[in-house]
Amino acid sequence: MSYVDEVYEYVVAKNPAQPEFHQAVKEVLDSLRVVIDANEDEYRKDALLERLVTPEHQILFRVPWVDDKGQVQVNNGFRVQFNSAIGPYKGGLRFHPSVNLGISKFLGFEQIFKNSLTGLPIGGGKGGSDFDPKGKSDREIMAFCQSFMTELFRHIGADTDVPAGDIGVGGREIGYLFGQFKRIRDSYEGVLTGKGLTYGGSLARTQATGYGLLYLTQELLKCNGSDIKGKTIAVSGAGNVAIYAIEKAQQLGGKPVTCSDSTGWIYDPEGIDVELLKEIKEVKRARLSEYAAARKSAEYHEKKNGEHGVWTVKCDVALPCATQNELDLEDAKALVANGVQAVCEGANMPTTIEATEYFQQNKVMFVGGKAANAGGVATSALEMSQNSERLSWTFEEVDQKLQQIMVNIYHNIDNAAKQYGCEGNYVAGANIAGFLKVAEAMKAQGIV
Ligand code: NDP
Ligand code: 2IT
Repeated sequence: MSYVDEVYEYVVAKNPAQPEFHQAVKEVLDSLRVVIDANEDEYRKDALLERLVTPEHQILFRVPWVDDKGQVQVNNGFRVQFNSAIGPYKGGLRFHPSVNLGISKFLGFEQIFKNSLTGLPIGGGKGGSDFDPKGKSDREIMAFCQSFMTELFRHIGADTDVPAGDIGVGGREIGYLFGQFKRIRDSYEGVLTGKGLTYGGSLARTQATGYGLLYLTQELLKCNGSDIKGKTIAVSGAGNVAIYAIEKAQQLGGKPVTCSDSTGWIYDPEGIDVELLKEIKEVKRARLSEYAAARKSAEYHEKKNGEHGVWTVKCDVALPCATQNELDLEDAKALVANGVQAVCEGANMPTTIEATEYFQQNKVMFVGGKAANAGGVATSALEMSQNSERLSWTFEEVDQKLQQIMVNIYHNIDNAAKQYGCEGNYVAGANIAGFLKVAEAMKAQGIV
């Protein structure tokens, strides 16, 4: 059996009941065959792949907190510090009822390669909690965040591990987490990114993942003789990534016509009104049905089991920006039948492996999340740089750097795919380019 297959079997055996982690590892290992097979004995002797798929630390903790009725609630906290070969652990915190150790590991594993692709010195990590922020008061959110940080603080630091936001964790949560860290540690340091602008946050971090997704998509289209301008775009999600993807798509002359949340989806053939969407999601924290109520051109569709939602709409470009495995083979078939040209992932692993293969077989340009959504963490690394030099850069400076990083990522993954004989396979290109830097750093640092 090849070394790659051996290690995949090892991962499945050692990590039972963690299907998302298996899926993330499978995608990477399959791409790495061309690299590993050529030097199989050397990699096997060093157990490089076993080390790569085993987190350096996995931290699990209890998070008790008191709700508004005086009832004590208990949640589970997670932080997976996956790989620090090229820099301090870096990656978001997710607060969602579906979070468990396997989800944290899949996200932490992907983060290793994504962070490597940014070209910046950041290792891979991820964490969060099965806490559900929906319907909670501000006081409950604060109580939860303070309790969460009261455990997490001993494991993180500006040069150790720097968490940030993800699903269910935005500016409000980062503020409460930062305040509690500072209070316990008595240290004012860049221990979290995505901070508010009055206390060490970076301009353009809020926009960075969505904007970065569009900068990469634009470069992809341009290098393949096309342009965002005039394109109809289907977007899923209605959170941080989706909102700023929609905003930048419009600035580049595209027409995003859909968005979605966990209860339903919007089709707005006149183009999404992004200011209205921000008001509903960022200010009121309300459901998407309010969007349709406020806008004549929009249709609202309640989410039904087995229904394919935004992916049934005819579009040229699809940008999944909600959550993992939200775009399956049936969705891919519908998109291809409707003539989609490009699919770029704003979310982490939103496309199933079968759907990805279907796009590739049907010559749809497909860029996975490790490359396409790397703008968020890249700008987090820029926030870390600003914190270290105790300076703040202008919006234009940060945005300019973000654009350059996304253009570089596109060319790096494109070149890696060409160099390893799989031109146009941007998934393989990203996995290979991300891996090579981490593997070299791991080798140089000995058996650790
Ligand atoms: P938000 O919490 O701001 O928004 C998430 C959106 O996705 C919401 O509209 C939410 O709907 C929807 N959603 C989440 N889970 C589900 C689900 N299980 N079923 C249906 N809809 C769901 O998160 P972000 O926008 O920050 O994150 C979106 C994706 O992008 C995630 O995969 C995240 O890992 C990834 N990402 C985020 C980055 C960042 O900087 N924030 C960087 C790189 C990737 P509802 O509100 O109803 O739950
Ligand atoms: O998935 C991701 O890259 C993020 N949620 C952002 C991580 C970060 O550290 O900014």
